[in-house]
Formats: sequence, C-alpha cells, structure tokens
Amino acid sequence: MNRHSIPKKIAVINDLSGYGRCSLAVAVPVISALGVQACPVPTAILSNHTGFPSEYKYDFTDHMTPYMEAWEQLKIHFDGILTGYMNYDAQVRATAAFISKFKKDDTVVFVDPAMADHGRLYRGFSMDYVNYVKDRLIKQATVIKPNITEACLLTGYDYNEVVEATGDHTMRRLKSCLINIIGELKELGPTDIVITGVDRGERILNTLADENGVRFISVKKTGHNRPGTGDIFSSIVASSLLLGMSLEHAVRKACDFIAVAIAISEEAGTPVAEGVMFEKVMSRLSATADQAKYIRR
Ligand code: PXL
Repeated sequence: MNRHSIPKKIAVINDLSGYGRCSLAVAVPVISALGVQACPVPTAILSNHTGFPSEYKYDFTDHMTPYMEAWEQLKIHFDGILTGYMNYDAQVRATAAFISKFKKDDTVVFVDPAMADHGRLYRGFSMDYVNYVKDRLIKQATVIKPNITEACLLTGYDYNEVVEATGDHTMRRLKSCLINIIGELKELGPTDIVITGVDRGERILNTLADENGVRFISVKKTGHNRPGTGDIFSSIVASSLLLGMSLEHAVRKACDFIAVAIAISEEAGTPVAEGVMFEKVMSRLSATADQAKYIRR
C-alpha cells in the first residue's frame, strides 16, 4: 500500500494582492504548509491591498466563469472550497455557481463573509450585499467565519448592544447573546460557525459551534489588528478540518499561529499595512513528524 496519502484539494476563491500579505498571497502558502493542495480562483488582481494609499486593480470577475468551466471539463473533485473577500454581486454570483457545481456530499464549504468590521460595513458595501451573501453563499456553506460585526449584520442583531455587553455587562450576558446569534446563524444553513474578534480589552473572545455545542476561546492580544490575519485564520481552519481535526482544535491552532506571527511582526517593527511576517513562523504549520524519517542525522 502507498504510505503517502494524496493531499486533500481545496479551491480558494479570493483576490490576489501582490503586496501586503493578504488574500491568495497568504492563503496559498499557508494551505500548502499544512499539506493541502491549494487551487486558487482569483476574483481580482491587485498590485497591493487597499490599506495602502493607492493600488492598481484588474477585475477578474468576467473570467471567473470560463476559468471554472475549464475545471469542470477536467472533472476536478475538491475536498474543500474556501471563499474570502469579494466586492461585487457578480463575484458572489460566480462563487455561488462554483459552489453549486463543485460541492459534493463530502465537500467542506468554508465561507468567510468578509464585508464589515468594527460595527461598520466596509466602504462600498450595502445591506443589499449582506442579504445577497446570505442567500447565495451562507446558505450553501458548511462552515462560516464571520467576525462579530458580520455576525450581527447577518442576523439583524444590534452591534452596539452586543458590544455594550462586552463592556458594562457581565460575561454571562455576552455569552448568552453570542449563543443566540449562533442559533440564528445555524438557521441560515451552516453546521459549523466561528465568530471571531469580540474585543475584551487585553483579550479577544472567539465563539465556535459545531455538533458538540457552543464553546468560547479567549486569546491574548499580541499586537495590532493586521491585514491578512483573517485569511490566514480561514486557511488554517479550513485545511485543518480537511485533515480531520476538530473545529475546536483547528481554531486553537489558527489562534496560536496568528498570535505568534503578530508578536514577531510587532517585535520587528513591521508596518501594520504589511501584515504579519508569517514566513518566519511557517515551519510551525508543517507536519514535520511525518518527514523526520527522511532526515539523515
Ligand atoms: O483580506 C484582506 C483583504 C483582502 N483583499 C483586499 C484587501 C484586504 C484588506 O485590506 O484590501 C483587496
């Protein structure tokens, strides 16, 4: 029997930002480091992410359909589909069509509804877009990873009230609020949910839910919020799930990796716009135990 198992395959639908360490530029190497085959579907090609003063952008939306049709001709089977930031209804439509075509009974569909943060929709996004994402993508997802702002927008909860619960109110009230939001998100279709980014001062509270119920994971902040960390998070969790890890273990692995990557970036004085120096800590992701037998000592 072949001792080498064939890597799981994941289609990654996201933009390619050439500079600034986000989207496909971080998703592909992180997924590869975990031993999963990353197959990118670009939604747009940018010189750099939009957190810099200017950028060049080439919209790839019109190419997405023929690109995916070429894959359909090849009859490729994906174990996972991971979606990230998109900014047009047309991109959501093309992505939804991709999921409908390639989602099989055993395909894990991981949707990051990246569209808002800190209580506000990103520039250029509207509630129509939120509802579009809800109807087209969330409905087809196995796992979703909204931050707390996105979770509120998707369920109609008032962000300020939830955030208030993080301040003056007790942790118990906050947790019951999060449990209610999880309940509503589950009604939309996904079986597994991770709500990230509830700010608790020195710490960040993540909430996760799967068939074993709701759990909370509180992590220490190790520095600034940096671009690309959401993409790294999704890439680690999605790949780890494909490797058979539990959702809780996958989320802990992602949180630990990002905490270290942020800490070393702070230490090195990396500008926030340049994301995290994940290259320096990448070896933490590889399954080195598996390869140890090939190394001559
Ligand atoms: O995942 C972050 C991201 C992705 N894509 C683009 C971005 C950003 C963050 O700024 O600008 C184009």
